[in-house]
Parts: sequence; C-alpha cells; structure tokens
Amino acid sequence: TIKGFAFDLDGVLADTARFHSQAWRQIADELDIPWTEALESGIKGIDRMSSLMLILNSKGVADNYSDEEKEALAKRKNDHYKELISTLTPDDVLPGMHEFLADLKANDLKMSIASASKNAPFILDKLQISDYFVGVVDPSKVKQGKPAPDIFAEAAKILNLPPEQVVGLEDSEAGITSINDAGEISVGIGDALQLHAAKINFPSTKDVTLAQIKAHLNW
Ligand code: B16
Ligand code: MG
Repeated sequence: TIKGFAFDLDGVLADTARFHSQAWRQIADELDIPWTEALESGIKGIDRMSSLMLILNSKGVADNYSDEEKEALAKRKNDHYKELISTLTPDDVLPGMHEFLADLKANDLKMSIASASKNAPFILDKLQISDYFVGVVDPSKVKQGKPAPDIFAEAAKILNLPPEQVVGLEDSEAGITSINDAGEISVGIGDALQLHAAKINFPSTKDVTLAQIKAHLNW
C-alpha cells in the first residue's frame, strides 16, 4: 500500500515555472536566441546548467561560450529568478494543493520534496508549507539530476519507505521519467500527451485529490 508522497516543487506546488521561463527568456533575448514552445517545456525539471545548455544548443551556439561565461549567464539568470521569487506568498501555492497537503497529513501519509531546484527551501519557506515535509532532497548532493532516478530515489529514502510505497507528483517529462525509473508510482500534472509516461494523469493541480489517486490505484 501507499505510505508516502514525493513532490516536485516548481509547477506542482509552486507557481514558479513562469518565473523560471521569464528569467531564462531574458537571457535568451540578450543572446538573440528565439524563445520557443520546445524551450518553454524543455527547461522544466532539468537543472540550471542543463537548462542553459538546452537554450544555447537550440541555436547551436554552446561552443561560443567558455565555461566561465556559462557560469556567469547561469548566475545572472538565478539572480533575476531570486528577485522574482522573493515576492512569493502562500497565495502562490498552486490551486488545490493546500487542500491536498492537508488531506495527506490528516491521513498520516508522509511527504518529501523531490525538486531539482537549489532554491527549494527558500520557496517552501515563502509559501509557508515547509512543515508538511519530512525533508527536502538536496539536488547538489545527488549524482544525476532529472531525468535520472536519483532525486526521486533520494526522496523515498528521506521518507524511509521502499519506492513502491511512494507516489511521485510531477509536471515535467524529465520528472516522470525520474519517478518511473526510481520504481515509484508516477502522477503527471499537465498535458496528458506530453506526460503520457505517467501512471495517472491530471490536467491541472486543482484536479489532484487523494480520493482520485486511491480510485486509480484500487487502493
Ligand atoms: P534552480 P522542479 C526545477 O524545479 C525547475 O522545473 C527547472 O526549470 C529548474 O531549472 C530547476 O528546478 C533548477 O532550479 O535554478 O532554482 O536550482 O520542477 O524540479 O521543482
Ligand atoms: Mg516541476
């Protein structure tokens, strides 16, 4: 039976995906790299440097920048992003998620955070939801980011549960792959075609309920 939940943060609990894309878009504009749908969804879930490489490679210009220049671009994006997220309040918890967290807690289900973001603890604090979670995966301490299984595997360890007793929630393709390869049960939130590899799909965060998940899993 299911005993725990591992949550992605950006795009699942927090309305921050728009800030990531806003901050990256500014960098892309400066570098004269066209912003596309593929970049918009491609940067979801993958770490900061991988996001920059995806953007540079979309125009085939990654080799034009030294490692130092890439570090400086990633830092500039993060400085801008941090300014944007400093305005977050509990109202920026995505629709339905306050209720869902409270319901899981009332049912004694354990929760952890499986985010690729180094800013996760700061965001949880701003949203005032830190106390729901047993722990937060430190993405700088795992070998490989999403789509590798490491982040979601670590989230199950934090819960002290075997992966098959854990449900993982994600809004990105990279994240669903991470959940599946960690041996957990994947819940995709967003476009069902894009997230077709998920075991259960919900169109948006407001559709996610414990009752629906139980019904899907015959639990
Ligand atoms: P940072 P998640 C991910 O968070 C974002 O989806 C992704 O766009 C971002 O590049 C990544 O965090 C790293 O974030 O630059 O703050 O360390 O969706 O895994 O919660
Ligand atoms: Mg996400």
